[in-house]
Amino acid sequence: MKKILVVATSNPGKLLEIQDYLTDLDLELQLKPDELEIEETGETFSENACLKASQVAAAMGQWAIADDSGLEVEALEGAPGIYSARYGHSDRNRIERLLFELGNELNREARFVCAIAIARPDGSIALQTEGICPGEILHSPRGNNGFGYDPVFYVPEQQMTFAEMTPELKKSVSHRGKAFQVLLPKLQKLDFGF
Ligand code: ITT
Repeated sequence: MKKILVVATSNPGKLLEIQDYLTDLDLELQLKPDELEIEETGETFSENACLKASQVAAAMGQWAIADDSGLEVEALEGAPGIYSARYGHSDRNRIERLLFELGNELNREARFVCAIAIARPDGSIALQTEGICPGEILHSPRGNNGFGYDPVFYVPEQQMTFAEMTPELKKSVSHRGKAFQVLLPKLQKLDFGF
């Protein structure tokens, strides 16, 4: 019988990416019920990822994986950071606010951070990793792929925004991709029989 892993996110963009990283594993992925909402009271991405994975796992009595991620902008002293989701009421509104706050600031340096945590059915944390992708904030959006802040996050090495990349390219360079590169070999060795 396949082991069940609950994907503890309500963000459809994230969900698609997480499902894609996990397709080759012998796991049955389940969605978290919408009504199960976890308050993100942690002070770091890792704390929030652990909190979400742990609480969803314990509530459902199943293994769970959670992602806490966000954008840190140097000229805004790391904002929006762990508050990236709460920075506005829609992806468009969050991007507008970010561009407004940055204005004509010359320092456009930023980085995306992604913390992933996997919890056992009793809520204890079995694995956690973090991935970082450096980049710059453009003055206006470019590209139609991806989600969230992707259209304004430019990766100089690829000379593209995340939203201009194919899902495969974003997967190989992104913060989430880097977190999963470290996580997947460990996940394969994990004893889901606990
Ligand atoms: P869950 O907690 O239910 O997973 P959420 O959207 O609230 O969903 P976070 O608290 O981790 O998730 O917030 C992440 C924010 O950062 C959110 O606004 C995303 O749009 C943004 N973000 C994270 N990864 C991103 C990516 O790869 N591309 C663009 N934006 C991203």
